[in-house]
Amino acid sequence: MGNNGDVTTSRAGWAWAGAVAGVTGLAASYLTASLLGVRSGPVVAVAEQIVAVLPGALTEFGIGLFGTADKPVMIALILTAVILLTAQFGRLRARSRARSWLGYAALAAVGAVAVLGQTEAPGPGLVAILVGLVVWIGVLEVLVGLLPEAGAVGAVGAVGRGAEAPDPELLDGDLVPDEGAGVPTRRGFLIASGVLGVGSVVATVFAAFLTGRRRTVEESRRLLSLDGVTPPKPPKLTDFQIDAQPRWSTPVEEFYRIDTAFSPPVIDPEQWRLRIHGMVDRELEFSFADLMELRLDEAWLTLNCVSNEVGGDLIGNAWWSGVRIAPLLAQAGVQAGADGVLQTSEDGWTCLTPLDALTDDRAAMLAVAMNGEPLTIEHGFPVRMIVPGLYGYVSATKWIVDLEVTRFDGAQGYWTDKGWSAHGPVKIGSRIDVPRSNDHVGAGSVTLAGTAWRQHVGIERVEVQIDGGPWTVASLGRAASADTWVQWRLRADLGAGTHHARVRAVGADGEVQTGVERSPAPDGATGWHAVEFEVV
Ligand SMILES: Nc1nc2c(c(=O)[nH]1)N[C@H]1C(S)=C(S)[C@@H](COP(=O)(O)O)O[C@H]1N2
Ligand SMILES: [Mo]
Repeated sequence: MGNNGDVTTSRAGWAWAGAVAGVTGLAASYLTASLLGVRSGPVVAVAEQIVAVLPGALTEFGIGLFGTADKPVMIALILTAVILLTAQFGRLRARSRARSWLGYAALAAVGAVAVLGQTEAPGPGLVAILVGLVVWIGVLEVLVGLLPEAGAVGAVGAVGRGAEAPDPELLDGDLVPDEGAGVPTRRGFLIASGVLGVGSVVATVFAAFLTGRRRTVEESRRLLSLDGVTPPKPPKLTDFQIDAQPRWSTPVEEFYRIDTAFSPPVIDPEQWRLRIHGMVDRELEFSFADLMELRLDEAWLTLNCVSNEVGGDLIGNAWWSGVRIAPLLAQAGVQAGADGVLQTSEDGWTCLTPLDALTDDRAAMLAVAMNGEPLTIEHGFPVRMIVPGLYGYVSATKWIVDLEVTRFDGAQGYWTDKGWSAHGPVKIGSRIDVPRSNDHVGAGSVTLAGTAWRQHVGIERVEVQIDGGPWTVASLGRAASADTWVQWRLRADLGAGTHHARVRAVGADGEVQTGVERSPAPDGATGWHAVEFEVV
């Protein structure tokens, strides 16, 4: 006896390894969550869920008891519980690797349930928890490998392979030889624990800084009142209001998000500046306040990603408010010979837009609001560009800070450099939303519905072909302008059995959507979207 106080020996060592893994995993998970822009880490998610499900009386009792708000108390309790539990999982590891790992996994599952119970999209939170779990198990394995007695148990593990049959003597721990096995490993164990402990503290402080900064910017975003920004009111008859079909006006939460940012740039609008320079007579610089002095323009515009597969959902339609780019360029004085504008975002992403798309009559704008609210951080707060009719990768710079008037023969953007086409006009396209492939629908009059787009030109008609029959013209919803998608709908009498349908659009310029199937690279997918469904 008497070994238990020494962390490098016997039971205490295993427990210590388990708890150090526990703390390190928590820190890693919190850091991941904050980098991914999650509002709060997994521990806070669990705390919020517990507070949410606890009867009010109990929560109030908690406040009375601790004389403080329930959440910090809950967080402290959870942290304590995690440390105690992971210490226990560490001890369990001496007997059974499988059961120990299962303990950590069960704890992670609790976090996952809490994340799923929150209102925000769970993806990033779940990633953070997965990272935490991997770190838990990784650190545990590294640390127990450094334990002097690990060799002995390693042998058990090797025989047991998941090691069900515990050696009763090992359970006791005290029988494990703790002398002689090597001062160097004991030292290694202590140093590793120390490094991980310090690393966890640093990671936690940094994560707290990131979430704090994000919270500050979220707060200034919430308090921003943007004069002239009006709420979205989709024009009548744009939306057939078919339940299973995405709305004509895409809610911000459902709007696809594509960018190269691992962690979205968090920009204080007070600090934000936009520089316009390059082949211009006068360099200009705008603050956010300067921009808001200018005339605001608003429009319904559909945004497309070049990576969208036929039938895919990397497309959305929103009500954008912002400042037109053409007058700003005119003010700077574009010099002869320039044919493009290179944009740079706060995080160094670039794209090059044809100059004429920014100066012709289309509503190319520096947008400050989406669907009547300031842009969300993910969608480019405080300012992004939107150019109707061009794919996002050549036009829709989020977190924009720099506009350089230049020439296509001397510059290129991020994706063009990687082989995507330099000019990115959006191709004519259409999609079937209802029914989806493998849906079962009732026999009789079956409703088919979807969307179609031919930006900046407009849609003339949409045709649907069922079971290889004739192409039938569908009825169209209204488009707000040539720059938005339109909904289409067709009713067909179909008997029981398997049916297939495909769709094609015809532009106002007479262009018929091609059936030739091509993948997105380098300038956008082509082909007709087809579905196969069951009438029962
Ligand atoms: N700063 C920055 N802006 C960006 C990107 C990016 O990676 N970084 N991706 C572009 C691409 S490819 C598309 S399709 C649109 C998507 O905009 P959204 O995420 O608001 O839907 O943003 C564009 N703007
Ligand atoms: Mo994109």
